[in-house]
Amino acid sequence: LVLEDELIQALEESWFRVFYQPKIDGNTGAIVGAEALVRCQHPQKGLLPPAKFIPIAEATGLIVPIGLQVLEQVCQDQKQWNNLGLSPLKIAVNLSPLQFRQANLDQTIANLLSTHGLMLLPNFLELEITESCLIANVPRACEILTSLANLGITLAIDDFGTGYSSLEYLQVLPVNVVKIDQCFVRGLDTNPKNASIVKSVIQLCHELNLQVVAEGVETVTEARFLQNLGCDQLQGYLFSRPVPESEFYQFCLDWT
Ligand code: G
Ligand code: G
Ligand code: MN
Ligand code: NA
Repeated sequence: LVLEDELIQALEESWFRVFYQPKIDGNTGAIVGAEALVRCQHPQKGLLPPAKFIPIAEATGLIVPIGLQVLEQVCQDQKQWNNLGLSPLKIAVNLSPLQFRQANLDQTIANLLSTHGLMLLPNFLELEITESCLIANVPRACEILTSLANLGITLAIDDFGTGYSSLEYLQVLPVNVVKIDQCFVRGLDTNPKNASIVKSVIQLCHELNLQVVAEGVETVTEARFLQNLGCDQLQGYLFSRPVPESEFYQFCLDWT
């Protein structure tokens, strides 16, 4: 694990890296976006996954400046892809509960977009928020989500189905996207229970006008199954692992 002092050093010396994992349109097979996933390039310990440092970052509050660096990097990469003529992609950034509860989060993000000249492209930013974070205080969550939605940002519920999900909140919260957790996607083509759950979630979400993303798609048969159920977007190792920016850019160029 990484210690608090190391995280402070990591912030000062820019050890954080943003990796991208593509999201594929279930109907057309086109790349429609990607999820941004942070890594820490530690000089001695090597490339560290979030599990090694996010818990300490959350506990110390350092997740707030770390999250800001992630958002900054995503804006820079968006700007660069735009300059290189790549068709615009929606990039989804994970938001920690602490970030979500920061006062003036909408102002912070508006400033970031404006600084990077992306004010006209806010719909190319998506924020992924876990359901536990949203249901802690539903009226407050609604306020925050509305302020972000007013900027044109897409809002997604992450890890759907793993928390105390009340279906009522799907109707109440101003969100656009639901990400079905990997545990329901894994082997859904051979597991009738998972298949029933995913099928019902997709049907319900579509009736509520919500887009559905399936996470953790690993096999062609899982992907076909999800496409047949009308799943809007697919994400998983079948298409690509999370990769550095340059690899992701090349992946987009090669994808047909
Ligand atoms: O990247 P992995 O592939 O290991 O991601 C594991 C988890 O780490 C994700 O499910 C997500 O919840 C969290 N995570 C990844 N990147 C970020 C980030 O930039 N900010 C926050 N708060 N969490 C992240
Ligand atoms: O934000 P979230 O907690 O959902 O982050 C997604 C996590 O799932 C990341 O750690 C990412 O590396 C991982 N992941 C993405 N696609 C796959 C997959 O197809 N299989 C598995 N096992 N993990 C995946
Ligand atoms: Mn996520
Ligand atoms: Na998830």
